[in-house]
Amino acid sequence: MDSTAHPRETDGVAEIAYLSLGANMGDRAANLRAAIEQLKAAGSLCAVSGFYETQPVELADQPWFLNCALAIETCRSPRDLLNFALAIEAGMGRLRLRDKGPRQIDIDLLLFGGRVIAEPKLNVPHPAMHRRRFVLAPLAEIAPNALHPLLNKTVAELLNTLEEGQIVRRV
Ligand code: PH2
Ligand code: MG
Ligand code: MG
Repeated sequence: MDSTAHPRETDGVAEIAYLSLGANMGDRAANLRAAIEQLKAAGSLCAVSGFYETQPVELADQPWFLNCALAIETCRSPRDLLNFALAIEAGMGRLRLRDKGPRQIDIDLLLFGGRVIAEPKLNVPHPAMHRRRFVLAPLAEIAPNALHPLLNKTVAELLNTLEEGQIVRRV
C-alpha cells in the first residue's frame, strides 16, 4: 500500500469496533448525538443503541449519565481510533478535572475485532466493561453475541450474570 496515500496509521483491513459513550454535563443527549456524528468520519457506523439514563458508578457523587453504545466498521488501528475519540472529546470541551468525574462526553473503546491489547492508555477489551451495566445494557442491544475475548463470554451472558445494583433505564 502506498503509505503517502494513507498518512494515518491504519491496518488496512476493516474490523468492527464497539464504543461506549457517556455524558453527564450540559445537554447530554445533544452531546451524545454530536459525538456520534463526528465518529462517522472514522469509519462506517453499523449500529447505535438507544440512550440510557444511568446511575453513576465508581464515583457515585455526580449527576446521572446518559450512555449509549455503537458499532463502527473501521480501517483505523485501535490506537488511531482512540486518538480520534480523544480529539472529539477535547473538541467538545472536555476538561479532565477529576478522574471518573463529570464530563460533557466520554468515548471509550470497548472491543476491537477479537483483539486483546495491553498498551499504555490502550486496553482492549476495556478492563471494566464486564462490570458495568451502563456499558453492557446498551451494548447488548446492538451486539448481544459479541464475544469478550478474555472472558470468553458474550455480551448478553455478561449482562445476564451481572449482580444487581446499578440502575439503568432506556429512555
Ligand atoms: N463513566 C465512568 C464512571 N462512572 N457511571 C455511569 N453511569 N456512566 C458512565 O459513563 C460512567 C460512570 C468513568 O468513565
Ligand atoms: Mg469511561
Ligand atoms: Mg474515557
